[in-house]
Amino acid sequence: MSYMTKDPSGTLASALAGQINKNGYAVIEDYVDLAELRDAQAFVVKSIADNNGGYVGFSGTERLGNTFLADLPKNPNFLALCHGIYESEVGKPAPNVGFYQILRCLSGGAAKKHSMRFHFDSYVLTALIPITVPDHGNPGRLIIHPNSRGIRRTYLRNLVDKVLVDNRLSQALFNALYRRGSKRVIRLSLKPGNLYFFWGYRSLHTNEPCDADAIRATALLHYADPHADSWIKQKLRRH
Ligand SMILES: O=C(O)CCC(=O)C(=O)O
Ligand SMILES: [Fe+2]
Repeated sequence: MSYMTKDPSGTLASALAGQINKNGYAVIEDYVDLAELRDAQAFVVKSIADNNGGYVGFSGTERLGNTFLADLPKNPNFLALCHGIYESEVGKPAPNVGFYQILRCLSGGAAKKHSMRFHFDSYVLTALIPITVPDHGNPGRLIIHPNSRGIRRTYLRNLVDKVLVDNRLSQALFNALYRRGSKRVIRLSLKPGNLYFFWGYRSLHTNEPCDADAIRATALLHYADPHADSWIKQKLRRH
């Protein structure tokens, strides 16, 4: 299956939503065409080299060159799939909004700084495509506490969660749970070119680092902010 695959009846989308609920994530194997994956990998290698071997992040599609990632958020089949997954879970029409897209290229000494920071995303559905995984040392897995909270009714309630999570004590606790090998924590080894889905808003998650001389690159497409219309959010964002 690839981004050419159509899902007119939404059967695939609802099956994926069911898997996310049951297993904490869903995966479509080999979603990306191999030649396009190779191009994106070369783009990552070059971007890191241009930055003297350090971390690079791209938000949006503008600087993604000719890679498949520049076109993916407009791909009708990919869009329909994300909308379908959203609708089968939330039970409301999928909002006609774009993705919050990032390409994270971890390498060098700063790879650690961009890792092991547990968080909730601001968006309901997270689509993740690994581009490059470390070929030695730390495997750079994705760590997920699946579906650890519901979708909050208000933006303020959501902010309370963020404050409770984003402090040293809580982070130390989540890290301890991870190190202890708690069964409830998913440690997902990523395969380049696969497409992974999880409820980023509902699931506390983070990524393992990679060694300084390795590369770990992931593309993330975040969809649907439940608090986009919140008056308070708009006020806070403006200042
Ligand atoms: O790079 C990853 O595997 C996860 C990154 C992430 O959770 C995010 O950017 O929101
Ligand atoms: Fe995230």
